[in-house]
This record gives sequence, C-alpha cells and structure tokens, in this order.
Amino acid sequence: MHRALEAWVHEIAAHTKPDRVVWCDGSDAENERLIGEMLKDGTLQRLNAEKFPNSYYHRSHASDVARTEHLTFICTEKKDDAGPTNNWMSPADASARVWPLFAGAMKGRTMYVVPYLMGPASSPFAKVGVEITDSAYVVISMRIMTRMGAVALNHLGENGEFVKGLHSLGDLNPDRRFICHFPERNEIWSVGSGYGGNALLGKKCFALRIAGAQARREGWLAEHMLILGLEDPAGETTYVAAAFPSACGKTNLAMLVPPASFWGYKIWTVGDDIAWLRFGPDGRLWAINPEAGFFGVAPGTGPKTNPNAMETIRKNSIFTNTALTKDMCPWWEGMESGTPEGLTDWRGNPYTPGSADKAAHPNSRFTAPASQCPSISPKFEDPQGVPISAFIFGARRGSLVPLVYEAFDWNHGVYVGSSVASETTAAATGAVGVLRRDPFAMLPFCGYNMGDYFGHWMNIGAPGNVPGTSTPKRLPKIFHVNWFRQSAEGKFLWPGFGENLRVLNWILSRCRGKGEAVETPIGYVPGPGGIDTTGLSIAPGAMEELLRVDAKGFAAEWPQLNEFYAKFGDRLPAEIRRQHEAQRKRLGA
Ligand code: GTP
Ligand code: SPV
Ligand code: MN
Repeated sequence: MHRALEAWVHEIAAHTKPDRVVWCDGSDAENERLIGEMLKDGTLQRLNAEKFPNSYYHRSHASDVARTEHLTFICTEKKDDAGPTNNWMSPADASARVWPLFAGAMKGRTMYVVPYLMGPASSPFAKVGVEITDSAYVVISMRIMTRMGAVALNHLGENGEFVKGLHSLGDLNPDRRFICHFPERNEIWSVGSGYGGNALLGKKCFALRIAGAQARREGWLAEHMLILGLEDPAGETTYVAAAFPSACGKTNLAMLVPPASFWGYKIWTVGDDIAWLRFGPDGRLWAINPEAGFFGVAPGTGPKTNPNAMETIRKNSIFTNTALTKDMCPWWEGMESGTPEGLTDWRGNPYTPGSADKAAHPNSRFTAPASQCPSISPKFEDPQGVPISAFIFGARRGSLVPLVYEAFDWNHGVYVGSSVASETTAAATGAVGVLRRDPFAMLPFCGYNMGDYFGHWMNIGAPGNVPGTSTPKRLPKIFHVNWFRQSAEGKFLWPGFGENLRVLNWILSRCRGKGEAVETPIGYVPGPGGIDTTGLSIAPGAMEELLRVDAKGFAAEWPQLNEFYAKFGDRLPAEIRRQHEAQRKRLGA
C-alpha cells in the first residue's frame, strides 16, 4: 500500500463525508456494476444493443455542457507565475473559497478512488494520477480515456509519485464551480461540474496544465496535439504532431482516410488530443499519447467526413448530450443526410425537424476506446512513442490565413505558434466565432506563464546538443494550416477532411527536402505544382485564393498581435520580440 495515497484518501473522506469509499480496480465486473447502478438511477440510458452494443447515453446538466474557462484557475504562490492569459487564485484563497465547497459535498454519495495511468503501461514516460470523484459517470469515462485501476496502482508501487485530483459534482451550480490547478504541488481541485475537461481530470487538468509545468521543469513538452503516422506507397511512415484549438479538427485529421487518387497512402492514428514529447537517443523528439480513448466532438462526424471514428464508436462507447433516435441510437447533425422523425433532443425534448435549434448539443461528444479505431497505429502502445518530423499549428480562420505555410526555421516556427489566432467554438462556454489569440492551441491549457512557455519552446530548439548528451538535436520542421477559409458566400473554400492529405503530403515532401515552395513574408507556401490536386473537385480559382498570402492583411493584424505580446511584459522572450520585429519588416507594416 502507498502510505501517502492512503493518507490523502482518508483526509478527503473526512472532509467530503461520503457514505462509502470505493477503490476502483478497473475490472469488467466493477464497470458493469457501476453501469447497472447508473441505468437504475437514470444517469445512463442503454443504447440499441444491436447497433451500439454495450454503449450508453448520458445527459449532463444543461448548464454543464462544455469547459468553463472563466472558472478555471492556476493557483501558484505568485500571480506572475500564472501569467496574463490565465485566471489566477492564490493557494490561500483557494483554501478559503474552494476547499469549503467540498465540505460534506459527498454526503449520501459514494466516493470513488480512481488510480489511472497516463501513457502506455510499459512506458518510462507514463505518469500516475489518482482522481477522487463522486461521479460514477466520471469513473466509467476515465476507464475508457486512461489506463485505469490495478495497472496504475502497480505502476505507482509503494512510494511512487502521483498527481492528486479531487473532483465533486457539488450542486452543479455554475456559481459554485471551480477548476483549480496547483502546479507547484501537482494537485487539482474541481467542483461543480461533471463534464469533459472539467471533470475527467487526467485530460486537460493533468496531461496539459500540470504536466506542462512538470515538462518545463524537466525539459520536455506536454502539448494539445494529435499524433499521426503518414505511410507512403513505399511503406515508409513519417510522424507528425499537430496543435489545433478545441473543435478545430484534431480528431478528424488523426483518423483521416486518404482520397481515392492517393493509392498506397495510409494514416495511422497515435493520438487525437494530447502529446508528451521528449528527445530520444537519436536527437529527435519522440511523442507518446498519454490517453487511451477519444473524447470526440460528435456533430460533423459521419461516414463521409470521418469513417474511422464512426467505426470506432460502434460499441463499448458513451455518448453525452447527443440526440437520440426512436430506436435508441445516438444521433447528431452531420451524421447522415436528412433528419429522422421522432428524435429526442439533447435536453430530452421531442425534436421538430427543421427547427432552428440543433438536436444534438454542438459540443456533444463520444467517449470511445482508442483500440477500437481501425486506423490505430501499431505504435500506439509503444513505450518510446514515435519520432516526430513535423509540428503543425492550425486554426479556424474564415479569412486571411492560407491553407498551409512553412516557417523559415525553428525560432520563426515558435513565433508562428505563439501568434496563432482562431475563432472560438462550442468546446468552451461563451460566444462562438470570436477571433482570439490561442498560442499553440494552448490558451486554456497552459499551467504557467505563457511567456515562459514560449521561452521553453525556444530552449527546446536552442542550438547545440540534446542536454546532457553529445547527440545533436534533429528538430521537426514547423508548419501552419487552416482548413476553414471561406468564400464571400460563407462556404468553405477547401473541402477538408480526407482531402487534407494533399496538404500533409506537401508537408511530408518538405520534410524530405523536396516539394515546391515559394518564399513569402510569412513563410514558404506551396508553389504552383506543390499541392497534388489530381481528382480534387474544387471551385475554379479557389486553390490560388487558398494559397495567396495577403501581406497587407497580415500587416493590418500586426498591431493587435503586438498588443497581445505586450501583456507579457518582461516575461516575453527576447527572441519572440525579435521575430515579431522581423515579421513587421517583411510585411512592410
Ligand atoms: P477537441 O476534441 O475539442 O480538442 O476538438 P478537435 O480539434 O479534435 O476537433 P474535431 O476533429 O473533433 O473537429 C471539430 C469540428 O470541426 C467537427 O464538427 C468536424 O466535423 C469539423 N472539422 C474537422 N476537420 C474539418 C475540415 O477539414 N474541414 C471542415 N470544414 N470542418 C472540419
Ligand atoms: C477540448 O476542449 O479541447 C477537448 C474537450 O478536447 S475537453 O475534454 O472538454 O477539454
Ligand atoms: Mn482538445
């Protein structure tokens, strides 16, 4: 037994006063028992056993359907260590304001102790977390999203380190909802929400905010990135990691099915949301996916856009806040053409086809085991992960930003990552479609001062050998993509989804020192023959428009970006300032 873990569980039980404490072992029997209880109390509904075997439906509270960034705090001793892009609360304030919300919060409830492992069981990079929660839905979700139960306790041993995560549904009132992170003591407190990244503490809270701070201390990277392998017709696989903001296409890109004209190409899925990266003995950056499942956006997922996801979610899955068909199947906009009769919407009301509201909540999600994905990489469980040849930053930009461009070098690439802006989505509460800076797609997920984070990225690429070795670094190239450019009529110019392989293929050839490119003020864009358009149906002139670099438009954004950087004061690395100034000169701003 692990003494510190036991002591912590006792302390939390004494404060939250549950009726009983259950240590979760992750077994099938335990899972079935929890599901049985939730079917009885209405937390879950059983889905059509023929079409979705062993799958369940859950509705979260209507005011609790997405991450709540304004209620998410970084609790460092010094405010400056949280930085200007995070909400800050001192640990003392957290003890005074948030700790009392846990007092007696589990009365009448069961307290589950959920040990879990982030990373493959045999990986030296895997890390243990323990989540204490009073939500059985969280337990069965953590069982899909992580390696949960005995495997984690074994990994922990008698004195291993673990990240403490305390979660209670509380009363689900947004006025008493807080998601607090203590990166200085590897601890998370979450109260008042049962949904997604607010409640499944292994995901954004641990694997990004806490692990990000650990990564900076220890010289590695914890990123909001998918990981995929692109196999070419010669059978060679190249791995890339891509950071797009929430609901901007990571899951879809990670599972891409190549267009018919790309015979012999294949995409292998290693991860769809989070990557932990370290230098390997060959000087390259190697990535593991710390998760074991996908918590994916349902709307827009269909047999044409993402057939691999559709296959993945056919069994052993949980659907949250989607609509339901008459015969108890999950349904959402974009799953199929047409809207079936007799739908129940995400709130539980009968749905009128043609109504202005959506039947499924725009942030409704599926929770499914990664192992069920037809494109899951043979390297998914590899303890060392996969070597990364390219980093791709992406954003949802209706205008200005071209389909793809390549940074001039590492430092310029870090600048490109730091300058990412994207239109907000339903993945977090608040207005949708508002353009905001979202550096590295990490704005809501950076557990420390974002200025220091930029500096950490600069350090990772600093000239010289891998620290502590005589091995030269072999750094990935850095790219930026945008699938979301729109025409004057508001239609997407680029067909996206499977066709994104055409862009990946240009990136691949650039990584191999080939591929036509033209130099522009913002970086290299594909030359006229750079992107293979064989068999692509696209509006006349769209390709030229997608690759056009509007230097004036970028120059017009420069002052806003300048204001954004100014917020960091002297925590902004000098090299970002230098890159920003060089960009100004190139743009003629
Ligand atoms: P998180 O799980 O929130 O981190 O999201 P994500 O980055 O994994 O995004 P996901 O792949 O789930 O896509 C979000 C939405 O964007 C879905 O509705 C998709 O259908 C849509 N989408 C994804 N890729 C494309 C694309 O290439 N073009 C267009 N037009 N839409 C896309
Ligand atoms: C995101 O918002 O980036 C997600 C969903 O992947 S959540 O787990 O809610 O953070
Ligand atoms: Mn995400």
